[in-house]
Amino acid sequence: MAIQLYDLAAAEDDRRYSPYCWRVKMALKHKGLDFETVPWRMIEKDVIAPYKATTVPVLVDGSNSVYDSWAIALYLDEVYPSRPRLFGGTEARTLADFFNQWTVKSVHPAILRVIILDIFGKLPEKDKAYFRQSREKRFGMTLEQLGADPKGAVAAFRGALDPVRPVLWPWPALWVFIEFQSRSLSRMGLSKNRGRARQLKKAQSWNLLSGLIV
Ligand SMILES: N[C@@H](CCC(=O)N[C@@H](CS)C(=O)NCC(=O)O)C(=O)O
Repeated sequence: MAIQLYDLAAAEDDRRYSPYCWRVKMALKHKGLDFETVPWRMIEKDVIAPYKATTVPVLVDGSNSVYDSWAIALYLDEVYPSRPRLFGGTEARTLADFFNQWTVKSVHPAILRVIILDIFGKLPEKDKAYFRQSREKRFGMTLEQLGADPKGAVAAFRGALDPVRPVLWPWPALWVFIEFQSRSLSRMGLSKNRGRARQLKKAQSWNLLSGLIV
């Protein structure tokens, strides 16, 4: 039986918006493993409770189950060592771990201020109250306050990315790839108008890059 991945979905089953789940999907693709995704909503805690998880991604591989994107990446390299490696060795894994932490702690909060209200608008009705309550508690402000200044948030987001720009500029092929991928993400359509879509496309490129490297 193919590997199953519980994957966060918005109102529509095919709108998948979790950066943690995207990392796992890219890792599975990189390793050439067959998998199927199961759309999951935030309040469906009972569905993933048997795997002792409260968040997705959750990977179910036969009788094994793993939650947490980083733990899943380590699991895949350990259990499928003959497939292309995610981490070339201890040093590469440590560097990726650092990048993972930086992405989660610095990049995610910056991008969230750009897209929070778009995300909220695309949620299924049954997730909306939970999302509002849990995120407002986490950030100590309303969603509207968090997303009040998307233009300023894009500028702050670009500033947060300054450390990676000098590393990336010699790799035009990577830029082209990211641009191509970001168009697909834009088509997923979190944005409401074209100007906003352009801003988001830039943001999504970087978010995707984070997912790619981690
Ligand atoms: N450290 C976890 C974070 C996973 C996570 O926060 N997932 C979110 C979706 S992006 C989730 O399932 N949230 C459910 C909730 O907030 O109750 C990982 O890397 O997998």
